[in-house]
Amino acid sequence: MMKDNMKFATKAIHAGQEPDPTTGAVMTPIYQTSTYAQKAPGDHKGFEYSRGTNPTRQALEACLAALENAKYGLAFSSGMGATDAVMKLLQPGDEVITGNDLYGGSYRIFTKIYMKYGIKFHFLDLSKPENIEQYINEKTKLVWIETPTNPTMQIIDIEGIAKITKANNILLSVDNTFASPYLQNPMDLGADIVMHSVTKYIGGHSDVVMGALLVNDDELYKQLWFIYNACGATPGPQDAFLVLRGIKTLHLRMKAHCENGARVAAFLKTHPKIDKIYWPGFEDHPNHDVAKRQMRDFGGMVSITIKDADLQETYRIASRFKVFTLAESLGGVESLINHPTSMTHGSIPKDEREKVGVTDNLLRLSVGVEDIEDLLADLEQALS
Ligand code: P1T
Repeated sequence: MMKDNMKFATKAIHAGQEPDPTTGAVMTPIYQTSTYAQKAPGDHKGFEYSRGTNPTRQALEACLAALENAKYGLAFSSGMGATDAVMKLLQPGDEVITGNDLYGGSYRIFTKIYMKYGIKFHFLDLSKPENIEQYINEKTKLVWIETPTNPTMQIIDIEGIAKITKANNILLSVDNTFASPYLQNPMDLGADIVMHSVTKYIGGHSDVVMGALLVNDDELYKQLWFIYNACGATPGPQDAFLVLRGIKTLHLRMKAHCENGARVAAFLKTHPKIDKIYWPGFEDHPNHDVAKRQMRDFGGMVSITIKDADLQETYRIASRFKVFTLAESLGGVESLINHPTSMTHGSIPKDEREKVGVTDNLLRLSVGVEDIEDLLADLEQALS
């Protein structure tokens, strides 16, 4: 069967992987080696040095590419390592258009690292694709979007933005971390680069930090591979193996995350302690129609604000959970609760984050795949 024709679950389990030719091992071995013997200089089997190529990592990269309907995959030692590689495509003087709600680490690398090297960033409300038009000029080289956004779950119309970036010869990069390839494939909607924090849903077990880039264009792949090998933020084979193992259940886990996410969102929507709730599955979510069009389901991430709570009261509630764990990160099988303003989004200035609702009484839930009754009971007791 041609791998290109496989459906999602089959690709998650098989893409990029064949039984090991030496032993028949069904799982791709962990090729724990930094270097590879050459018969004569340049006479080798395509592997020279593990910063650039490693068979375990290569199997994972092929699997990730297949899941995003992309030609090429590149794994990095973190999501930020992957983002950093995309930024290194740029030159001083170039301009980037991005959203006004982003993972704090993305905002930090843009403003604290790349602004220093002469790159200009425009942080915009991207709820309507046409909002970017007035910021486009001959220096605009990249549009960087996250959808759903972290943590306010804004939905950005990937296809609408791609029409504008293509017409203006600008690269579109989509951080697909919150959706995972199970829920959304930005490549099919016109993105040039898909970025993942593999640490999250793809790895799925809170035991690996990793990132990835997926691309179709041969020239863009060459440029990114050059950066990947030259700068060296590539992961080791043990981590690649763990993700190959985790990814085999991505479709099963995502289904359960979506079911539990919908139940948690419905429970909190009418809860007297909740002021705002952010989840793209609600019909009154501002871009619910776009979410329905570009996503296959609405995911397991839900953010809430606590009614009339100051920072101390929010801390008190965040510390009372017994099944949810108070921690940064998301997308693992276990439910996590995060306080963005003191944890994941602490590097965004207060006035910037408050404009989009990232206030001190905001909590973000990564709804795991435990029994839903236990999750709802935990929320009830923590909010009481
Ligand atoms: O943590 P790392 O693998 O380097 O990925 C960075 C990253 C990129 N993009 C998005 C949308 C992310 O959420 C993250 C990491 N986020 C968290 C650690 C968090 O708790 O939000």
